[in-house]
Amino acid sequence: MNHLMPHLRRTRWVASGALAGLCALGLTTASIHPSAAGPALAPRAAAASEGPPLSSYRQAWSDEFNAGFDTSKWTAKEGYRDPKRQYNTKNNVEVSDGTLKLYAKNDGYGTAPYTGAWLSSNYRPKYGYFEARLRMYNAGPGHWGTFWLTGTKSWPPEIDVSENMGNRVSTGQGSYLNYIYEGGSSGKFSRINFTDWHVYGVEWQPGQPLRFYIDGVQRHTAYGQPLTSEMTMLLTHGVGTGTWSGKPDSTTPWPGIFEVDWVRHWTK
Ligand SMILES: [Ca+2]
Repeated sequence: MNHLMPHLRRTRWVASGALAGLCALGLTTASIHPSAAGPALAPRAAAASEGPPLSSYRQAWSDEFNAGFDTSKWTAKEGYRDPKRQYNTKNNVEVSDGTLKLYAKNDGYGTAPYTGAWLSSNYRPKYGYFEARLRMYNAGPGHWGTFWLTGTKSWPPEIDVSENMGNRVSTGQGSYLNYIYEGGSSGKFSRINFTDWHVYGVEWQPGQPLRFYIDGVQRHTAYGQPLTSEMTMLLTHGVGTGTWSGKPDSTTPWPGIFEVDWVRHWTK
C-alpha cells in the first residue's frame, strides 16, 4: 500500500503552501508519477485541449513548421502512388506562415491525372503520445488527408490518428480513428468537422489499448494485437478514386489543402 504515499505527500505539500518553493527548486508535482497514485491512465484536466493525458510525459520531438520544410525531420516522396491515379511530388509540399501545406492537385503528371504529397518522418519512435493540430482546407470528394503511423519494417501495423476523406465533408462522419493490425482492425468515425482546426492524438503504451483523442477528449479505444515495433509518422494527401474518399467530381475544389500546424511526440 505504500503506493499511496506519494499522493498523500503531494496533498500535504499543496496544503502547506510549500509547492511554490518546490517549483523554485525546479521540482514540481510532475515528479510524482501519477501511476503511483492510481490507474496508469487517469483522465486529463478537462481544460487541456492539447498535450499528453498525463503530466509524467516529456516532449521528445516536434516540428512546429515555423521555419521552412525541415528535410532532417521528414522525407518527401517523389514518385507514383498509382500510375493511373496519382503522383506524389515535393512540389506539393509547402511550409509558410507557420503551417505545413500538403496539396492535392488535378494538374496531372505523366500517366496520372492527379498529384499529391507524402511525407514520412526520419524519426522512428516506439511508444508514447503522438499529436498533431491540423485541418482539411478546401476539401471535397476525392481528397484524402491523413496523419498516421506505420511499422518501419512492415504493414500492418497502421495507426490512423486522423484520416479525413473529402467525400465525407458534408456527412458529419468526421475523422476516422483506426488501428490496423495483423488479422484485424478497430476503427471509428469521430463525428467532428475536420475542415476546422482540431488537435488529434493517440496514446500508445505497452500492454495498453490505443487511446485516441480529439481536442483532449478521448474518442476511441482500440484493442487488438499488441504493438511493439518502431513506427514511422506519416502525413499524406492523396486523391482517391474509390468509395473510401470518393472520386473527384464537379464539386471538388482544387487544390485541396491538408494543413498541419504542428506534430509532437512525448515519451514517459
Ligand atoms: Ca506551427
